[in-house]
Amino acid sequence: MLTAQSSVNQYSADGANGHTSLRNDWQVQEITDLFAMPFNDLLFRAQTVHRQHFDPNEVQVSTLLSIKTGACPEDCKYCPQSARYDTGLEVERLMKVKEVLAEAAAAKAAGASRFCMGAAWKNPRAKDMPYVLEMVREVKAMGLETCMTLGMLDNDQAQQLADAGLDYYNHNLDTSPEFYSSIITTRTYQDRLDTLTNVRDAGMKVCAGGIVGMGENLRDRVGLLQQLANMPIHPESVPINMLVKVEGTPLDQVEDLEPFDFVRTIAVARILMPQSHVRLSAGREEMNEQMQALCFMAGANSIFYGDRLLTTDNPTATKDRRLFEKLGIRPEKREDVSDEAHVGAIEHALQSAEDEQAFYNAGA
Ligand code: SAM
Ligand code: DTB
Ligand code: SF4
Repeated sequence: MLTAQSSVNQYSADGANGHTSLRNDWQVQEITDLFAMPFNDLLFRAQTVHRQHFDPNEVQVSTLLSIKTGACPEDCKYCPQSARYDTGLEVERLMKVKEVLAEAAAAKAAGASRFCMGAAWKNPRAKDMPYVLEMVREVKAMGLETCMTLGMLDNDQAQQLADAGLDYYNHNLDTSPEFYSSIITTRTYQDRLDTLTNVRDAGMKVCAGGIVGMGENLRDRVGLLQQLANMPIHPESVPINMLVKVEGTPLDQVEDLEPFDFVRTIAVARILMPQSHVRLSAGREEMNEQMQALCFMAGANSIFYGDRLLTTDNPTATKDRRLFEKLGIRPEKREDVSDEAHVGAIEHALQSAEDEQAFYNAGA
């Protein structure tokens, strides 16, 4: 990354230094006009903005782990983890801290720079907090950036996570305010905005994006991006998910999104939020290499790396390494981390994992 978002005035009105100014006043018509641009013009503009702020050949890699799976009380129509839909998913309780650390060490060894832990909760309960806080502290000690997505947070929970050293909190708006109630009825759009405010106020970086391909229309994609781009501070990370259709969910038969409309969504996100990492998120299993390359061209500069997302498949790490090689892309390095300082914590996590394995074998 070439510039730090914190060092730039988000309200600056001119682009005197040749950089695109950050704006928080995007109008629906302007965003709609971006979507309507000829494809090549749109990609050229997005790539031009991208190059002003980032090394175009670097992509940030995060690995996801589902630390608590399924049986979620919410009714998000896209989600295989909702208890309301029969998706055949095996429910798993909150993982032990040790098990999480072993997964984090493996992700680090495979080249991830951020470890994202997700739980199928409406919100964390008080009795869960000590465990998730311990996960944050120990994963961070390995020299990984930490991210969690645990549902809604109140002020106090956000502060506890920030104090434990959580770098990012992921909480998606998912879609436009108008389409939202067709997808989720168990929490409001305002609930989501409130959680994002709590995350920001606690001093963590915000990861917020949405899903496309849920049967929404262009106006909804415009509305989602407008909400994200007009936040007082842009989310540092903006995941754009293409719906993963899971049998048993209400959206499993929804019509496929036109692939170019997905690429356009990435390009417009890049233009509206020039300094954010835009993540080419869920849905890559359904995309060929050429489509992913177009997304990188459109300004996507982050991916989920590792064979699984939360409960569904992601391209294998080997496949992604091959793709990076073909495109001359390098994983983005963190500047502030020297691995030597973390060797102890990583070895400790790997050793605990081996002990755990020996224990299971002994008992079998
Ligand atoms: N339960 C927490 C919550 O919803 O806030 C955190 C985990 S939840 C699985 C995180 C995000 O994953 C959702 O907000 C949604 O954007 C994304 N997601 C879930 N299922 C998906 C699917 N089938 N396809 C694409 N994205 C999905
Ligand atoms: C995000 O925006 N996408 C990730 C992450 N944040 C937590 C989740 C994608 C989930 C896809 C469906 C699944 O694997 O369960
Ligand atoms: Fe639960 Fe999160 Fe899935 Fe919604 S997206 S059903 S809150 S796990």
